[in-house]
Amino acid sequence: MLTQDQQRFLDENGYLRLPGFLSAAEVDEILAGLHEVESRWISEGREKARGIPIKYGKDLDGKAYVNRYAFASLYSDRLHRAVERFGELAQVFGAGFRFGEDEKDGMVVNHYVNLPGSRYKQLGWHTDGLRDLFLGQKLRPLWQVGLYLDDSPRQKGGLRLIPGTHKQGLGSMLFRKAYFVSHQADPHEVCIEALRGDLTIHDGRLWHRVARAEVTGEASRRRVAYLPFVEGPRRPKTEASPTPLYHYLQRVTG
Ligand SMILES: O=C(O)CCC(=O)C(=O)O
Ligand SMILES: [Fe+2]
Repeated sequence: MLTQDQQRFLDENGYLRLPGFLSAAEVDEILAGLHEVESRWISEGREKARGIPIKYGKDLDGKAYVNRYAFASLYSDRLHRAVERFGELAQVFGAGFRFGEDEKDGMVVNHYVNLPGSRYKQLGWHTDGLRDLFLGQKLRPLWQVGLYLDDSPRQKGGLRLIPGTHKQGLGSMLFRKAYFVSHQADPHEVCIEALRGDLTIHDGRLWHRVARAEVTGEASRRRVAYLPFVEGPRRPKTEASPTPLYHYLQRVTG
């Protein structure tokens, strides 16, 4: 599914952007599904999705909105159907990979708006793969497929990553930076500038962060969905799943 050049870039750098992968109608459908989930969660006063804390914020109009969704596609049939086709991307990662719709944190959606008083508008340096270690499990391959639901120019802050760090040893993965605490720009970081409808892929071992927007209000709105791709024995989560420790770390410092 990838060209040789794309595959080579991905192997070398640990990430890739595929411009215009989603049609405007597909993005609209995902956003409509997310609205369904959001209204339901807000009216239920829901705090967690399958053990993962949901983050809420206040939007421009003062109304509550969801800052960070987990397992979003399991809470709306419409959303589930809208992301189903991306499961085919598993082939890109090799035999045995699958879209972990009910594993890890499932479909995660980050919705950032930079407003005075908003808490969740940036995210410190981290790798996504470390979560396994927090859970006392062996590190397993993890790929993240990003779906850009808004344009994400540099002024919106957005994803900064250090190319090639997916090839690092465990020491660097553990200690290169202070997890979630450090927000400082790195001389080797690149900024992923993307447009609504772009699809990205990144290796879960890559060091990355989300920078705070330079603009505020509506101009800073940035929504990105992430679908995890995993291999090995299935580890589905349910509403009875405990909250992993790293979420408390994220809460204190994020
Ligand atoms: O918002 C983004 O683009 C990345 C978010 C992220 O790294 C995460 O939720 O783990
Ligand atoms: Fe991440």
